[in-house]
Amino acid sequence: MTDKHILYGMSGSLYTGKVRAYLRQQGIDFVERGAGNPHFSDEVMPVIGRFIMPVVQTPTGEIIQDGTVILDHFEASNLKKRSIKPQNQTLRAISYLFELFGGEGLLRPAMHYRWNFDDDNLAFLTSSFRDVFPPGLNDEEAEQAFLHASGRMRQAAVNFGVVPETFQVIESNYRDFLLRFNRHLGESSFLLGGHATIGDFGLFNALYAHLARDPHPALLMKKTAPRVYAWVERMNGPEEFQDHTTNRQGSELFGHDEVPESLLDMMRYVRDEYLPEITAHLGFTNSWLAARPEIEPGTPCAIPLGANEKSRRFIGRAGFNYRGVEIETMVMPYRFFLLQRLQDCFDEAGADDQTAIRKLFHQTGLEPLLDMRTHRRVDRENHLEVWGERNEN
Ligand SMILES: N[C@@H](CCC(=O)N[C@@H](CS)C(=O)NCC(=O)O)C(=O)O
Repeated sequence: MTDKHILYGMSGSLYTGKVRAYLRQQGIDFVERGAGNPHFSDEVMPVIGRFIMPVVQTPTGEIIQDGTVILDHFEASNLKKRSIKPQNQTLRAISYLFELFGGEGLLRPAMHYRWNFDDDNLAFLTSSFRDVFPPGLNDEEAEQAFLHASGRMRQAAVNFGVVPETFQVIESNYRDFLLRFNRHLGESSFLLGGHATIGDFGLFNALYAHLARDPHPALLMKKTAPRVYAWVERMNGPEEFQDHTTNRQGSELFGHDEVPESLLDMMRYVRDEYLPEITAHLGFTNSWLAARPEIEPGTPCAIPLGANEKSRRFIGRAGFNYRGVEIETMVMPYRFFLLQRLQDCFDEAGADDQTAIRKLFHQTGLEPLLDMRTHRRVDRENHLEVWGERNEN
């Protein structure tokens, strides 16, 4: 046992990167172990019941799974140096929007640029994946383990809508996103001003481990969006960086009514890239729930269909038009857990703040996100998404 926190994950894991960056920025002492470490299979997996990362084990032995829940844990503690939750409710709502979009809405480019450029990426990925394999494998065993793990991830990419018909669309839109974020980072060093907030950590999920680190997309990011690459470096370090090249100095966040046009442009990107998908998923989920009125609160959302399905996270597949291409993607209730955080923030805001948030979301075409609710809440219990109470709204 150690008196430090332990982070279990993987160098190339999308969601581990967010937790690592947070712990570094907040100066919280931790040791990182690959999920192939025997302590993970012996001590952690029996508690969380499946193979999933990141996991944090606290010095008292408490085990916490899920990137967002882990950050919440530290936000509620006195271990952090500075909260990443904006005080201003409008900024907080924008932060939750990018928590959702960065964690879930950028998976298509993340998976495409990781798994469809083998010439550039494969040697690097093969090496990174050693983190999650048990110690002592010989080269042939490691190769087999990689083929198995990467096969599952390639299938996951397809399930997220990364199919030959969408490759071009994913590429041109990801470039557009990079350009928009790059422009915005000329305004301020982080998404909402002079320090990182929840939204930055959301975006960091996809933009670090896959898109800034894997060889093919790393070059693309450096060439297309140098400021985004510099932001990734800033996010990953403990130092406060005073960027004299941005229009805005200091570590303060934007003030009231100070949302730059470049940020509105990023929000419009979320509308075009992600609103059709989450809308289709919500429709599917509400029909699914309507057909199952007997579900008790606390029931796991996605029920494994067999012993090898312990990590099942989706309840079905929904079709929608993704920028001109009809596709189907996995419906994962976890996404509503994140969407609810935005909606709870909106519901809890005072009347003036609600008016300001609604105006901003209306202006950028995102207003439906404030109102579309699943018939049941999605909670987390025992490290899993579970159906909660009926949603009254
Ligand atoms: N919502 C979860 C997602 C975690 C997740 O999908 N982790 C991936 C690695 S980045 C994983 O553990 N995959 C293992 C698998 O599916 O076998 C979180 O934020 O912790």
